[in-house]
Amino acid sequence: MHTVTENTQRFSSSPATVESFTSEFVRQLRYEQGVDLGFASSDDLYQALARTVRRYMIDNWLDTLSTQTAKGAKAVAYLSAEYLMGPQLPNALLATGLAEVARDSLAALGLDLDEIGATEVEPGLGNGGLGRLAACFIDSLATMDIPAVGYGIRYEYGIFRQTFVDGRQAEQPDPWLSKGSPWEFAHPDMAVEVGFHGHTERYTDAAGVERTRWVRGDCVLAVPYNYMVPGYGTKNVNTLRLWSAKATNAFDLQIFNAGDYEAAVRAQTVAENISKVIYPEDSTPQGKELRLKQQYFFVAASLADFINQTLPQGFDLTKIHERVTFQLNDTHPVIAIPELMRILVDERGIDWATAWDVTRKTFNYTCHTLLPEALEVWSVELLGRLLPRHLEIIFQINEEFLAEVRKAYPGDELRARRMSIIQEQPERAVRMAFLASIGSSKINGVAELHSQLLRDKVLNDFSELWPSKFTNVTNGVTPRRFLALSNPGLANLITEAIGEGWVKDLERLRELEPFAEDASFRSEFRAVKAANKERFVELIAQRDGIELPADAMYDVMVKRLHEYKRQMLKLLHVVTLYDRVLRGELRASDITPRVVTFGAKAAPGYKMAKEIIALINAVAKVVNHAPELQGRLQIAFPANYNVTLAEKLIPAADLSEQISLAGKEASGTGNMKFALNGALTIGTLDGANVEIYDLVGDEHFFLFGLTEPQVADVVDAGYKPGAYYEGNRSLKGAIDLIASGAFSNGDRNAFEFVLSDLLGKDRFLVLADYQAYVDAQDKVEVAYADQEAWSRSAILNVARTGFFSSDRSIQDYLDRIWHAKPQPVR
Ligand code: 26V
Repeated sequence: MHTVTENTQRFSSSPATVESFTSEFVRQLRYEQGVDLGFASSDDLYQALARTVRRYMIDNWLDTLSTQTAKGAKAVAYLSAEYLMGPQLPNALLATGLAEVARDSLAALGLDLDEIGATEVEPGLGNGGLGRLAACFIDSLATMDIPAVGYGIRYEYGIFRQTFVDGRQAEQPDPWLSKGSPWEFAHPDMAVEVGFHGHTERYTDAAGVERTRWVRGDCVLAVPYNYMVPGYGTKNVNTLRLWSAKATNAFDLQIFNAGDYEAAVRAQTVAENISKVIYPEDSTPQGKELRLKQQYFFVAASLADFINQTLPQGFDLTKIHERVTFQLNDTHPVIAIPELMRILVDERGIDWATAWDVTRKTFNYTCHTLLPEALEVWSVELLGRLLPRHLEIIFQINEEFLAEVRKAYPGDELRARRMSIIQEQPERAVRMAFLASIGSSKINGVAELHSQLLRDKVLNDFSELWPSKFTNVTNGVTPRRFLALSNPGLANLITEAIGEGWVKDLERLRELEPFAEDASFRSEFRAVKAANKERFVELIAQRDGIELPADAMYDVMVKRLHEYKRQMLKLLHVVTLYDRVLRGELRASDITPRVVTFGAKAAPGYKMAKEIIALINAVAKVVNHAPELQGRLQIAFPANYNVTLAEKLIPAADLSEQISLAGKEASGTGNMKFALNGALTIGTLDGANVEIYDLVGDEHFFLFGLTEPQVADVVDAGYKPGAYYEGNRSLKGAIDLIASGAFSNGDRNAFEFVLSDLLGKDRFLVLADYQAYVDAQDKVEVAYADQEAWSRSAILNVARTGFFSSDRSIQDYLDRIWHAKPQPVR
């Protein structure tokens, strides 16, 4: 059988054989690590294996670098505070086509590839969707031969590890680098100085021109660490460059000069704290100084790096937009806009108007949210203290911008105030999304509906002023990691049916449509799904000690815990089923056996989210032990959902829960991964669900809930959740059961915090959508009973969601925003 993961085409410049691979592996272990094979720990073996695989990528990587610099082609620089990469070894094996060679080579030494691979700690340098999207995008850019670099932060601690203590979330640090990373190349020689604090001064230069300089108060070193980003089926290997903060030698000097050793070391700690830990908040910015430091730190280092290392010496910076486009992944890197202005005007002496014109041509901005509370603002006080020159530049940008607004809308002072980069209340603060919008060529949302709502609501004033600045690029996911690697069974089935072209051209999945009508294909498809469930059941038994049946419907909701995503709605459905059984309204034997799986981290300071986690675990404890429900309904909530777990769970899913309140989820990308792996979606018309629904068709999607305009109407009319509770017996039953203490050993107050909010405010209309959701779940039950029809729908979901490849997203960015071209490595 021909497997995709074999990737028999090899793009390595030094073709590997089992013999050469083995000798390189042994050499690594022995002569680089100083370890005898007989005494090697599993981590020793992993390090040696990773370094062996890496060795087969390096020539292509270096060839890529020289090709890209020689041609002087336009590059894409992706600026992102997060990259949620997932395990590196399997992806490197897939890209290099070395999987089978590695497996055979290790087997000959009596070792097992999967066992060694399992010791990899994934780099969790992201919170959720935004960080994972960045990882998918750099994979696609590499695969499509686009000269591109990803810039970000090498956090020493990734997203926290979640555990449950008495059902409540506890956070542990994630020291992912404690054993070193075999995938990184440190370049202390290429470190960049980044300044903070200080003050600004005016002076007259030699030519008699009035200029400003920023006298920095202190500075840190940004040390780059390079990671290879191998394209699939190409020699192209791009670079991810992550910055690590290091104290400058100035600290050593201070030690000697001031004689205050402790203070000097403390100062060093302060400097190196900048890249210490990723902020685990993923929607409510806290306005913390360290976070702004992180943002400026990586952005200043990245601009300096691109200008001084990538562009040729003496390059005329008024043409920088011809050589690079900086993509701003949300507002986190937006301080890059005043930073480029500072470089052009203060350091290079370019006049303001030219500099501003060039800057706006160089940046583009992607917005990833719709929640007003998620829009970043930085207090003028903090920004002015940390980056005094940047604040001046922002004020000047704002002054000129407001003049433009007043010219376009004479007398409309209200509009000018609304559009100002500076917000006055509750405190004077810089609105980063506005600065991004003003300083960029293009602004895009991440799904059709989201982009529409940006135009019509969040950034409406800006879209009226500059309609052509706004565009959409619907998100996508990489089919390499989320199909070829994570679901080898399905990948092989697809390849047998239509060939392997889909891996780089996902629209070709359309060719699967006729196979949905083929009973023997459907049965093979079901066999793959069943095997994936077995694999997941085994993993979860090992990883979490949770015993699950493999022959059940896998109903899955995995994503960050947020009220707007409505994990509560899913939970109320489960409680409703239990309540109906307890009341004798429903026979347990009539329930299709179901495993309801949750995976969700809550921001550590997000009280409501943490209470909901506790409630899910409390309900799970009771439901999973209720004699009535044995073999019928079970909740699985494995802790610490991450990319590694996603890759095992998504291929096992039958039902994908995408139930956010319409108008709140910008896009979602999990929704795409599930559909692509043959799960049917139960979902609202929100984010990219809308596009999934349009593509797969109404018969193959369980649509429910208010639409975005209906939500607006309900809210405008004065939403009263209590009325839904009073008016709906089964809803009242479910909520009353929770309130009765049935899930809290009789404690009636245990979940007061959650319930009183639901009944009083319910900002995200859980109760308003409850009945529609329960009805849709009833349709799921009926549909699942007909396995032939279900698998037909599932196959059509796979066949019709090729659109959601991140390769397509990148092509859209290229066509609509970046205008960069492939530079294949020969
Ligand atoms: C925001 C913040 C706020 C300050 C502290 C750190 C931090 C870190 C991340 C974020 C990003 C929140 C926005 C976000 O993740 N949006 C998600 O982006 C996905 C990719 O476009 C999209 O699929 C999701 O719908 C959207 O919620």
